[in-house]
Amino acid sequence: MKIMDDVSYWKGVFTEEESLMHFHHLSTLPSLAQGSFHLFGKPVKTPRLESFHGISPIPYRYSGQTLQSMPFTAPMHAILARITKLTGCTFNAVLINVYRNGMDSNGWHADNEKELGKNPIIASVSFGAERKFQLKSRDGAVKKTILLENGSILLMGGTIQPAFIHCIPKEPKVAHPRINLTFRTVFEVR
Ligand SMILES: O=C(O)CCC(=O)C(=O)O
Repeated sequence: MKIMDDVSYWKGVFTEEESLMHFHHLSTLPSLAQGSFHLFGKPVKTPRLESFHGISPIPYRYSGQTLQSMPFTAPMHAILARITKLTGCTFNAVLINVYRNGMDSNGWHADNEKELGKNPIIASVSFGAERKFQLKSRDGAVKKTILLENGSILLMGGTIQPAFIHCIPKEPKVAHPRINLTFRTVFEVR
């Protein structure tokens, strides 16, 4: 379903059973860790857990940290195959975010690191609790909130990262965890 130019959303791509199985696998990845970033010169813990995976080993500079990729697991390959079948897009890496409850969040940003090239396409898969995804054009003229449901896929096309920023706001009433996978194409930057 088209949400707006260059943003499409499909609900129920993964069945409840598949979503539960993937949720369980992803939530027990040993590589999940809480990173940190600098705010006004002080280290601050990232308000979620993260794990970065590549089909082949690749480093990724993200939010002031360099993440070394872990290998893709069999379920990650299966999720990617489903995305490629649905969208025709292929990817070589995935960033996994675990929001432990509604107090975990992801601040306003664009996925515009050098390693992603000029107009990156991003496919975002959600398992677990429903969370709001906010999208805002850099000039403030367009604002959109999309509810990301269990087993859904959101596809952001090449025009979105240069012109928009997005976030997952805190939602204190959400008690349950959510896992998000953003599939990306990461290029080696020297
Ligand atoms: O959790 C989400 O849906 C968004 C994740 C995100 O913005 C990111 O990984 O850059």
